[in-house]
Amino acid sequence: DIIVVATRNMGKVREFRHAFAALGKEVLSLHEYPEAPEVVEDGSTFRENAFKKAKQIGDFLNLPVLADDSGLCVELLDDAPGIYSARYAGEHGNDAANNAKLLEELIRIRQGDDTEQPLLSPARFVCALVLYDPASGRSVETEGEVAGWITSDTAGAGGFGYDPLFYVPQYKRTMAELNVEEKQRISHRGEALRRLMEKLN
Ligand code: ITT
Ligand code: NA
Repeated sequence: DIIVVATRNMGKVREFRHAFAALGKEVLSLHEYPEAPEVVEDGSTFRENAFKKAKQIGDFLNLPVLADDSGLCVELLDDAPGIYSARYAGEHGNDAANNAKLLEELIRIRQGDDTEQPLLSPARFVCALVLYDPASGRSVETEGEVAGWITSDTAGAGGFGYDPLFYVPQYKRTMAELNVEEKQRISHRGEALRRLMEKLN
């Protein structure tokens, strides 16, 4: 059994592979479909962008596809970078540049606070999933979230994106210090996936 995930982000692919392996499903991504179009993500919400990706890629491939639009909302930045998380520092998908910019912004905002503590701001990851079937034109949509803190004590080499600077209170570690299993249990993507399975059953 195969499931096509409409993403080019290998960090997401790794997590979907792990989740669907447990159900005996193999995951294909857009790396296996290089002819698939680049979807313009001009929606104003995660959900709208996930729907655009699922619909345009599903119609193009004429296959049911799952799309993920996700990002990081930081309280002290009025929920930025949000839907712009992948290109916060300007260049799409440059994790190192995005992380550097996020810490710079927060350290600037926190300047003058007489605290030395590394936890700079509450934040949350959000994930919108849309499963779209071109044969019926129907879609199933879910969302998941996880709350944590942006930390200047960055750590870990796992995960992707903003994981090294996202401190997870439940584990007292950053998201990048968790293995795939641990991340899935608490993450925005894990929660959205569990809700998707519930809706499909
Ligand atoms: P696709 O559109 O091809 O799926 P993308 O990386 O452009 O890939 P998004 O537009 O959804 O996907 O942007 C998601 C960004 O949000 C991603 O690049 C990370 O910077 C951040 N992000 C999302 N989920 C994350 C996670 O689990 N851990 C760390 N950062 C995450
Ligand atoms: Na996006």
